[in-house]
Amino acid sequence: MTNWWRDKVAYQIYPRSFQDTNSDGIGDLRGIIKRLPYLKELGIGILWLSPVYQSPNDDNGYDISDYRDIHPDFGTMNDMDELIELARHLDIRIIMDMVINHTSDEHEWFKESRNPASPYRDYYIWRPGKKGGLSGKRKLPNNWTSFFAEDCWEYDEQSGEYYLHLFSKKQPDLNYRNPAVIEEVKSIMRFWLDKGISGFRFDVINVIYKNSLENGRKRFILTGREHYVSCEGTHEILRDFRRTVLSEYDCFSVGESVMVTPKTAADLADPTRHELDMLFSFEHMETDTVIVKWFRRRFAPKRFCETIAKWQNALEWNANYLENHDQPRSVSRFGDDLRFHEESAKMLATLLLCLRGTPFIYQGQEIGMTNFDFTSMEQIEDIESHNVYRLASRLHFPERFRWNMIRLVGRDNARTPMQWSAGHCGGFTSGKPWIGVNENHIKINVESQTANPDSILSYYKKLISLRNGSEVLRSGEFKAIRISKDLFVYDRYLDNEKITVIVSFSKTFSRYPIKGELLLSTYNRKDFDGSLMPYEAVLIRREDLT
Ligand code: ISL
Ligand code: CA
Repeated sequence: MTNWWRDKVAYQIYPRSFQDTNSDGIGDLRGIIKRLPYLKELGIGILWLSPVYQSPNDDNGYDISDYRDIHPDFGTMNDMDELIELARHLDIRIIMDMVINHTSDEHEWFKESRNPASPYRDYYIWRPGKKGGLSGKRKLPNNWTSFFAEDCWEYDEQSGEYYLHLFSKKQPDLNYRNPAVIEEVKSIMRFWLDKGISGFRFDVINVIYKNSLENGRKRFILTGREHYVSCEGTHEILRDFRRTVLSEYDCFSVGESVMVTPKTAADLADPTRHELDMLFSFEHMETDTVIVKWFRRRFAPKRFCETIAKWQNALEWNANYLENHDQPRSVSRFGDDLRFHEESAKMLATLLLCLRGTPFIYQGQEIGMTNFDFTSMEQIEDIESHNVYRLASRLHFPERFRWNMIRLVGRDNARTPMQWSAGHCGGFTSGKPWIGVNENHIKINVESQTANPDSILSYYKKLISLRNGSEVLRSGEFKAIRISKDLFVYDRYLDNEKITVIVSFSKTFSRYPIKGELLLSTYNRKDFDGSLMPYEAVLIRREDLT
């Protein structure tokens, strides 16, 4: 079996917001089927579907109540089978989102688990409260805090104990010390692999195993994390998944890994360890934040590119991304979504697609979709944003500051509907969309960009096709040549071929004189004399191999 996943460009679909076909305002599987030719045309080889399983949607599908069934909002298992079949026909491989740190509290296992006598009790992490000092009031089993700005424990009346939830209280954590849980997960993976899917994106995979439930050192966020981030138990489970399930199929795994360093990431994804094939890390996404993602600092291209280069050098293979369903839009964040919208979106495309590793494009990125112009909390759907806003109110953060946090950082920025056309709701739905459609769909949409050979979309197509046809871009080595205030220059090389990638984050002109054959420029220029326009990116094939 080859490492085919290293050669393809991946695309993430957030199904709720991709394409609605039955006018209920929610994207669906038939919508994805309808748009498969579009993705093929774009040059995509791998599709990652955010969760489409049964779910009460407390966290938009990241709270699964049945791993073997499709949520009726998205369609039926027949639709899913048809999608897999058609994708195979187009040589597009599908990977599913495996959310296995937790289930929904409406999953059958958890319903059973509420009964202390049930064999399912031990599928989750139950603890009695601590006896509280003189007052006699019950206290939580430990002092951990959740990813969603709450306590990690919820009291259950029925059994008089608390259960652990690192995310929302409707997302109870599974107990990976119980071998039965591991077997269940393996059988779910086999179910999907047997259907013909080609791998998994594992949600928050490096926190599944909890070393102990002792109190953690008090921190501003995620108190307790030293007891569960990247534990040896997790490594063992990943090796077991690989040995007993994944290696039997032609598939790959990419794990979302939180709070990893290059060293701990390598332990999860180094090919010789037989755990994950690659992972999503966050450090580059944290270069414009302080302490937590909600506190922003000025975007500094140098810091950003240095971090990217550090990870390129540290890992044999990276899963590269600038956007996903949890992050604001990249052109609004690392580019300029007003004056240099097209220029900076194309530059970011070049940066991403020329790195060593498998590139992941998030739906809408290929047309330069921007952050949403939210005006009030009522427009916000995301549970994380609501929790954080509430917490910030309790902490007496000034209203303007609170609102800016949500507006600029909130996950709904990435979740507004895909902009297909300038028509009603951007062609996403003919009904009422579940979340607001960005007004700028009138300007920024697939239809008009398809017709325009100079659009962001047309540039993505050119670039992807160049990458798909270039061995040095797909598998060459990476070397950073220069990282300055607003210039990032790096080489990709293989045998006696070398391509130099120059990207500029500058709003004015810059210079980087270099000899070679111009392969591609975001300004469509015919030759390169060393001067760069604002936010320009160029690819140069080099003769000298020093
Ligand atoms: O939003 C975040 C990234 O900055 C994180 O706090 C995020 O919650 C974390 O990366 C885990 O994300 C994944 O698991 C969550 C789910 O809400 C996210 O959508 C998913 O990507 C719980 O399943
Ligand atoms: Ca629908």
